Amino acid sequence: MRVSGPDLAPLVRAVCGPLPAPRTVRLSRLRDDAGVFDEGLLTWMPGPASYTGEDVAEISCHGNPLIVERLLDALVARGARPAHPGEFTRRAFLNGRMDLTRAEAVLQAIAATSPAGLAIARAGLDGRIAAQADTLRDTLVDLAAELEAVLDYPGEDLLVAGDAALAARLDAVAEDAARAVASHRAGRVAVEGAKVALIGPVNAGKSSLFNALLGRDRALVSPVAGTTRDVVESVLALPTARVVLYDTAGERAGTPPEGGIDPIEAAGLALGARMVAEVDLLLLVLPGHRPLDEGGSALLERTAGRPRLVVVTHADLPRRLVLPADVEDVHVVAVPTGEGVDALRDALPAALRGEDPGEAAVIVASQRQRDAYARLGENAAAAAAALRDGGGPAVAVERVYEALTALDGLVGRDTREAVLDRLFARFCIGK
Ligand SMILES: Nc1nc2c(ncn2[C@@H]2O[C@H](COP(=O)(O)OP(=O)(O)OP(=O)(O)O)[C@@H](O)[C@H]2O)c(=O)[nH]1
Ligand SMILES: [Mg+2]
Repeated sequence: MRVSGPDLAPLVRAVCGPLPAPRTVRLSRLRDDAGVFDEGLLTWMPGPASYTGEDVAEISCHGNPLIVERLLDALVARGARPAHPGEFTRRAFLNGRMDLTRAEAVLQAIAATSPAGLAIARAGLDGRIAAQADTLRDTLVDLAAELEAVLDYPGEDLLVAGDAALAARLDAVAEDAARAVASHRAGRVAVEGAKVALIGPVNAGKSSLFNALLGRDRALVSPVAGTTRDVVESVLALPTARVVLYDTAGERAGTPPEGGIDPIEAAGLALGARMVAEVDLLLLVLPGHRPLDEGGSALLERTAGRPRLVVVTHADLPRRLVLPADVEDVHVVAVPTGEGVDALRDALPAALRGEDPGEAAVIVASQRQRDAYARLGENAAAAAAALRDGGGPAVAVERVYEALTALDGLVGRDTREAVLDRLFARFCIGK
């Protein structure tokens, strides 16, 4: 049980007895009005040198929910209240113990679904994003000062650096921002994981491939067209991303079978279509031993604008499928021999990441941070354009101020309550 607040000592003493020296542990008898109910370890961390910046006590009692409940009741009876989700980290932020990028990194460290996601959270906690924001801020403040000087004394040749040099410095800011924005897909996939769906015509070999990628027989496979009716999902844990793989009901080409499509199959298809709209990557599975039919062509067209890999199955049989020349990212597999399956699995992380953000770069895993970088980049680029195209220093300086506002938002200077509410609501209680 973790308790935080100003002047916490009397409350903790009333429940746990005497306090240990700051940042040490003491064996304590836990009591309420009815008497001693357990024995546990008390750690005492008086503010401001604590996680929240307030007095913090941590009490380790025995794990029986009845004891935990009683400890909670005892603390509440003395004036404490249960914390809201993320409230400890929110207080740490409000008390200046960490900036907003580090607070988000705490959330990522708790929620990361892959080793790569944990590494991104670690970099965030170490302040990599905050440090880049500081550097960019210094640059923008310098630029604003130089532009203001030009505006104040227009007659004098005060522009030390010259318009072109100022514009080049703004370009560099815009490039850093663009790189951070581009890293968001990789960051999100590493931290939150990704959804990948197998789609395609009936009998194409989707369920066979699903099982082969997973390395176990999870979905039913049969020569009967329309075997898969429900969406079947399973987790494929890769080092760089936790992938949730979905197998879906196959689509039938041409005229529906006699008596119309079975309502259960139709419902399965509708479910698949809804789910497919949300995934990060599609594996469009086409049978290599059959010519491309109307259904296959329609699927190729329908998915052309989305992140996808095209998988040609039945490579152990003579090839009769001819793909249009403009179809890219084609993988060929034969499930009975295993040909191409490992290569396809290995290709998933790169296909999910989009552009590789590289080693040293800032990797942004939060949508909020991505948006802040996007606004920073837009305004830095517009300021540079104003200096180049004769918009003038007055226009440029306004854009530089907008860029600074975006940076302030990134680290949480002057951030509005509503933004904080949304951010910390995603934490679990007790963090
Ligand atoms: N020779 C060969 N047969 C395959 C291959 N992949 C799948 N099959 C066979 O093709 C048939 C259909 O495979 P499924 O995996 O059930 O196909 P599906 O796309 O899931 O079919 P629906 O669920 O009906 O849409 C089965 O008899 C499989 O054994 C392959 O690469 N080579
Ligand atoms: Mg199937």
